[in-house]
Amino acid sequence: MKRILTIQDISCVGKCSLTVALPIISATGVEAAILPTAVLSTHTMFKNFTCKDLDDQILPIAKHWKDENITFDAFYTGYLASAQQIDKVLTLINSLKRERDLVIVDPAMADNGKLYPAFDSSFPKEMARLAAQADIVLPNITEACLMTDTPYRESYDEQFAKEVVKKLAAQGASTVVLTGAAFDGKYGVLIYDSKTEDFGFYAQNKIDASYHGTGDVFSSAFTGLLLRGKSVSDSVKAAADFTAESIRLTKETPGSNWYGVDFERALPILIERIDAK
Ligand code: PXL
Repeated sequence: MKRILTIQDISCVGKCSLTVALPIISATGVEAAILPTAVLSTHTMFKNFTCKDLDDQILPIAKHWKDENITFDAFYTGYLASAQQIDKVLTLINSLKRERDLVIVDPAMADNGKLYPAFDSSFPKEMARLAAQADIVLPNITEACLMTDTPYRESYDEQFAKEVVKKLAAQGASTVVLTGAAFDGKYGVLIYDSKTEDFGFYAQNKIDASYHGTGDVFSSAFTGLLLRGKSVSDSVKAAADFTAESIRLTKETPGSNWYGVDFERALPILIERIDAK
């Protein structure tokens, strides 16, 4: 069985980061090992959340794993609690990663033109250093703009999206998967492979609803599917369909929570896609 190490926070309530990554990766039939970067009472879209930074645990945990010869087929990073964690995560990856292991980075720091509340404007530059080491980076347009020093635009055309994605790849990541790409009346996921210089686009129907944590749902499903041997393109399609179904089910259920999506009820459609051709 393949094993993913996912490095992100635990928001105890909020349906994001590790509380989403663990069940979704497990559902894809891949072992999920975790490194919690912080424990928060809720995600940061609630008021007055508590946060205990676990920064001082990262390197001792990595050392123990190294001593035990524990290996991972992929390193998948999400929300990190501070800029200083980025060097530690890079050190961990350098110490434990074998040549064939994948590095997948979801920058998980911003949306709709704005950084999440816990970060200041120096953070994207640090995250860009981690993204530069990725085989695959999974930003939204806000994160892609922030990491490439590109002024954010609320609306943009295909050329703009492609330029930003190429700039990000030029900083080091092999493949860029831009989620929530919306241009020229289309909506979906834009894929850029810097080795072949090929673009791909997976068109989705835009659902008129927005929830927190959907990026984490997508990235977790994508990473699990990829580790099950699917191509980048097929993993994008199945992860995007699963995320859309999670949003649709949440929107259609009266009284559903505002803070995250009911991905749990969409897990059967994710599992069905694992062995589908
Ligand atoms: O990736 C979403 C996310 C993860 N973790 C925490 C967050 C958020 C989004 O707001 O606040 C703590």
